[in-house]
Amino acid sequence: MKLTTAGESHGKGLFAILEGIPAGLRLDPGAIDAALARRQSGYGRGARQKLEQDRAEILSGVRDLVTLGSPIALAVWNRDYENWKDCMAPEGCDRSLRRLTRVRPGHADLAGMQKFGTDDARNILERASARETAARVAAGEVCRALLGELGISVTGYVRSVGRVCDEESYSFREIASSRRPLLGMMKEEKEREAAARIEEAKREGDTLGGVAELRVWGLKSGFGSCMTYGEKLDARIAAALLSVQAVKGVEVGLGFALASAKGSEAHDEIFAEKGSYVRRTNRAGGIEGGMSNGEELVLRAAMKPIPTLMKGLSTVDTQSGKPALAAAERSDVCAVTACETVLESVLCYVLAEAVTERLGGDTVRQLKERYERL
Ligand code: EPS
Repeated sequence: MKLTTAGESHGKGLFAILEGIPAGLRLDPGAIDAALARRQSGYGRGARQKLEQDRAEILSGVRDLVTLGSPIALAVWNRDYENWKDCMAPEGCDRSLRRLTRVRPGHADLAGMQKFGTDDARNILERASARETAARVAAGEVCRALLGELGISVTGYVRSVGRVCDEESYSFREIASSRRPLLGMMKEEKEREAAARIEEAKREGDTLGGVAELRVWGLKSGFGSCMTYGEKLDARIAAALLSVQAVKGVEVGLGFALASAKGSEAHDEIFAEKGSYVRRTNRAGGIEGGMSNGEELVLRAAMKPIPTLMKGLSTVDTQSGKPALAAAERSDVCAVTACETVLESVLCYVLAEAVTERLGGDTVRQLKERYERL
C-alpha cells in the first residue's frame, strides 16, 4: 500500500492518494466525514475549526461507493482558501502578503526556512501545519473500513491533557462505548478538570499537550516480522505515530515503565488452555519480536503543546535579525482530542498495509478468506 498526501493549510485543499486497497470494499462517506468532524472537535480548538466543515470528496478509485482496486483519490477542500487566495493561489498571487519571519520555536518555521532556502516561513508552515492530517484521516478511514471487513477494530481515548491524567485501565469495549464528547477522555470529572486547565492556558496565552492511548482488537498473530528490522510492526507503528504533527513520544504496552520493572514483572507468561496459548497479562501491548501475538495492541502517543502561543515565545525576526516575540495570529490552545483521532486513522493505515502485504488479495473477498484461514 502507499499513501501520499498533498495540500497546504490555506491552499485549495488537502488531498490523499491511497494505493493498494483491494476491489470490492464498500465505503460509507458518512463514516469518513464523522471522523473528519471528530478531528475538528475537542475543547480548546481554535477559530479555524469554526470556519471549516471538513468533508471528503471521493475523486477516483470508487464506483457506486465500492472500491475498484485502483488508486483512491480524496479531497478535503479548504473553505478558508477564499480568504487566502491573494497570497496562496498557485496560479499567481502576492507573496509579500502574510509573510512570517518571527519564527516560532517548536514549529517547522526556522529549520524549514534554512533547509528550503526561503526568507518567508509561510512557504514552510503551510505544509507543516497539522491541517495536513485531514487528508490522512480521510485515507485512514478507508483503511478502517477494510480492517472492519476482517473483524479488526481500532479505538482510543485521551488519557491526559497537560498534567490532568486518568491513571485507570479500561477495556477495549469500555473505550469504544464510553469516551466522553468534550475531550475524548473517559471520565467526566477528568474532562471538567482538563477543560478548566485549557481555559487557564487560554487566559495566559499558552498551550497544552497530552497523551492519547490507542487499542486494536481482532488483529491475529503474525503481522509484522522479526526477520528484518524494517518489517517490525512496533517500529512501523511508532514511525507512523511519530509522523503525526506534534507527537514526540510513543509507547508500546507498558513502554517506558518496563525499563524499571523486573523481568518477572515485565513479561506476559504463557499458559495452555483448551488447546490454545493464553496470556493473563498484556504488558507487551500485543507485540513480541516485532510481530503481533494475537493480544490487543496497546499504544500511547505523547503530543507536545502546540508551538503557536498567543503570548509569543522569545525568538529572532529573521528579516531584521533582532529579538522578537514569535508570530501568533490564531491558535489552538489544545488539540489532543484531534490528535487522538488522527493517530487512530494513521494506525488504521499501518495495519491495513501490514495485512495486505502479508495476505495480498485483489479483492476484499480473497483477503477475507485468507485472514479467516489464519
Ligand atoms: C489546523 C488548522 C490550522 C491550525 C492547526 C491545525 O488553522 P490556522 O493555521 O488557519 O489557524 O489550527 O495548525 C497547527 C496547529 C499548526 O501548528 O500549524 C487543522 O485543521 O488541524
